[in-house]
Amino acid sequence: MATQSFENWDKDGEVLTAEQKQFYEKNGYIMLKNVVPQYELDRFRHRFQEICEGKGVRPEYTIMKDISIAKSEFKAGERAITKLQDFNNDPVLFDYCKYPAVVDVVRDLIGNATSNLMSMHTMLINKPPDTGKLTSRHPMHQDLQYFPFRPADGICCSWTAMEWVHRGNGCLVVVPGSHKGPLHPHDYPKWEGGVNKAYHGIVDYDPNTPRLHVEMNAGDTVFFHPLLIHGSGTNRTEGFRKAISCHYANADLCKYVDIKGTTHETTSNEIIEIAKKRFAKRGIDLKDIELDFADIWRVRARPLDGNRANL
Ligand SMILES: O=C(O)CCC(=O)C(=O)O
Repeated sequence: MATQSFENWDKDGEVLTAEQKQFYEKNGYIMLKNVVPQYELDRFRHRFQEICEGKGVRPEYTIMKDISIAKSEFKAGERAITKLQDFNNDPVLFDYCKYPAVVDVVRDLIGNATSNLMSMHTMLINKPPDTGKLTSRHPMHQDLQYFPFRPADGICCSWTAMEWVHRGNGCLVVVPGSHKGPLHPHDYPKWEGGVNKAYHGIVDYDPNTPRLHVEMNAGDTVFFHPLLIHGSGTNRTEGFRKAISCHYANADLCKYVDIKGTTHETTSNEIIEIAKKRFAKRGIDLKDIELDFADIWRVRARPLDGNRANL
C-alpha cells in the first residue's frame, strides 16, 4: 500500500505544508480560512431550509430537535431543528462531502491522492437561539465514541462554518492535544435544563481544562481528529448558528471493530434503538432482531469516488 500522507508529517502534502500537517499532528485540529465559497454555502442553506419544510426528505435522514424548543410554540421547522444527519444521498448536501478543497486537505491528513475515502457521518448543525434552558450547548466529547471503526488516525472530521461563528453564538471549543489521550467514558451530562438526544459528554470532564474557542467566518473549515475533545457553547444570539460537517475515513486503513463490552456500548445501543424506531415507523418490526452496530455504519457510509475497500 502506498505511504499515507500522515506517516510523513515532516513532508509537504499535496495542499498542506509540512508545518500545517505538523500543527494537526500536535494539536489534533487545524483551521483553514475560506475553504468553501459563499455560493456553495447558500445552496446548502437553501436545501436545509427545504428539508425543514418537509420537502424531499429521504427516509434515512435523521432530523433532531432541540429538547426545550420542541416543548415550546416552535415545534417544527428551522426554529426547532438542531441537526440534520445522514445526508450522504442528498443530491445537494453531499456536494459538501465531495468538495475538492475539503477533500484534498483530508487526503493530506489521513491518506494520499489515491486512498479510498468514505463519507461516514454527515451533519448540518443548526444551533437555534437558546430558550434560556442552555440546551443549545453541546457537551465536551470525542467523536470516536460513536464510531465502530479504527484506527482513529484514519478518520478526520471537516466542520465548515456557514456564517460567522463566535463565542456569542456558540462556536466550537477544542482541547488542543487531547487527541493523544485515550477515549474517555461518555454519558449524558446531568444538566438541569435537559440534554438533547445523543449529546453525550465525557464523564467527570474537568471544566478547568485549558481550551480554545475556535471563532470562524463563513467558509472557514476546521479539520479535526476523532479523539479531539470538543464541544460548543450556548447560542445567546437571536440568529441560527449553522455549520456543515463530514467525517471521513480512509477505507484502505480502517476496519470495523467489535465494541461490545467497551465504554461505548451504551452509545451504540442507543443508536441501534433509534435505527429500530425508524424502521418501525416504516412498518418494519426489528424489535427482537439483534442489529450489528457496524451494519448501521455500513448502510450509512458512502464512498467518495473510489470503492468501499474495508468499510
Ligand atoms: O457544531 C457543534 O455545535 C458541535 C457539533 C459536534 O461536536 C457534534 O455533533 O459531534
